[in-house]
Amino acid sequence: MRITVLTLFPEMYQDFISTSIIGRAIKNGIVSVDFVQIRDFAHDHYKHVDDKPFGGGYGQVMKCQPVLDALNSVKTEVSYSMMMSPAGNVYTQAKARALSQKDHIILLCGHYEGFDARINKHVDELVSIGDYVLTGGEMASMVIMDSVIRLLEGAIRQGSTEEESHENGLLEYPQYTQPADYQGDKVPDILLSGHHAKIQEWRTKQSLLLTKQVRPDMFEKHTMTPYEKKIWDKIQQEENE
Ligand code: 6GU
Repeated sequence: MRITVLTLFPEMYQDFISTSIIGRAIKNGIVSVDFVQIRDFAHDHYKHVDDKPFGGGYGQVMKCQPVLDALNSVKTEVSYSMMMSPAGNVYTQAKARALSQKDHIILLCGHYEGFDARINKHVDELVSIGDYVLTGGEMASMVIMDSVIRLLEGAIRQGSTEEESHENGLLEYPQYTQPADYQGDKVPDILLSGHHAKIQEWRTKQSLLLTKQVRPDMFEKHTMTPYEKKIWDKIQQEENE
């Protein structure tokens, strides 16, 4: 996979692309990441990429010409282009899975008060990473890159992404490691039992209860597998006893 980032601040990405799982994935050739400095496409003497909004109001708006020239310099037939915008479609794990199948992703990052609205129709999608406002799209684009790259074949151990929170519509069960007793705070006995079926049942139960408590919206939407349903019925039964 190739990822191209269009930004005024490529230096913001340097630690991100050289560290940990993302750094290794790039080194191993699982993904290549390149940057386009939007300002390089500004033609006036002062390299202006933004101007005052028509109709008045606060801030500056990113101009069509430098942004679209930058975008067109990297777009190909296989590119999927996304504009980082708090007014975009909300990003999800399902979207990350879909993007992990693409050959080339373009992430367009703005600053100031956003982009001239005429730019919108030149990208495949506007994407928001959540209901809050960032000063620029760079952090959002790193969120997208991180969530996509870790799903690529070979980036992390096979199978380790499958039981995570959001992958099956539920939050993940709690995990523990050594020591089994930390200053009197003990790991649940069942996890030390070596009884795999019982451990799986406990984990599914925790996953269901945690999701219902923390994310009732996810729990409502979730269709239980027959196994989950069996465990859920058991929980209900225990509650009624
Ligand atoms: Cl993608 N961009 C900006 N500027 N703010 C955001 C966002 C994106 N997603 C949530 N807030």
